[in-house]
Amino acid sequence: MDAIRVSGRDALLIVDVQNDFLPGGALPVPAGDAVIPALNRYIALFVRHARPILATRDWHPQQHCSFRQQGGIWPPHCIAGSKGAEPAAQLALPPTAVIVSKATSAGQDAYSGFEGTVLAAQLRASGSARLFIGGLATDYCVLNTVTDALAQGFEVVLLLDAIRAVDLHAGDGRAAIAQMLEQGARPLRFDGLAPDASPQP
Ligand code: VGL
Ligand code: ZN
Repeated sequence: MDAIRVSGRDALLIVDVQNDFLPGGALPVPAGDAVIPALNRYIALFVRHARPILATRDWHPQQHCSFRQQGGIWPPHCIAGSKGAEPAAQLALPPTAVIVSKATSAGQDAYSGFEGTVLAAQLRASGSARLFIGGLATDYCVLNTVTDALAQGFEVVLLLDAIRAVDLHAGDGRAAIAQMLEQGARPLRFDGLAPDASPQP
C-alpha cells in the first residue's frame, strides 16, 4: 500500500490532551506526556499543509456521573474551567485549532468526540474525509472516537506514536489498538510518513 502523506482531504484530531490526564493530574495516563512531542510534530505538519487541526476536551461539570461520588468509576477530572481541564501547556496548538468540548452535562458521559457534539459536521464542512487521530487515552476516548469516526464514514489514520493507554486492566491499550486496526484504521508512526514535499519553515 502507498505510504501515507497529508493531503487536502485530511484533518488532525487530537483527543483529550489535558492536564488531568498527564502525570501529576487527577486521572493520570501512564506516560501520557509522551504523546506531546509526537503530536507537536503532526501539528507542525498539518500547519504546513494548511489542513484543519481539531482538539477534543473532556469538559465535565463538578458533579459528573462518571465521578466516583456519583457512582462512576473515575476520580473527578477535567472539570470545566479548571487547570486540570486545560490543554497540556507544552502542546503546540495553533490559534486556529478548533476545540470541541464533550461530556459537558452532569448526567451523560461521552468517551467519543462525536457523541453529542458537532464534530462530524465541522469536519465535513472543512472537506475532511480522513482523520489522523492521536491523544489520550488509547483504551477510552481514542478508541471510542476512532470507532465513531469509522462508523460515520471517515477514514482513520491511527497515530501509534501519539497515543497512550490507561491500562486499568493490563493489556487494555493493546487490545484497543487491535480493535481499531481491525475496524479499518491505518496505523502510522511519524517516521513512516512519505517524505514531505511541502515547503519547510
Ligand atoms: C477519558 C476516562 C474518563 C479519556 C475521559 O479521555 O480517555 N478517560 N474520561
Ligand atoms: Zn471524563
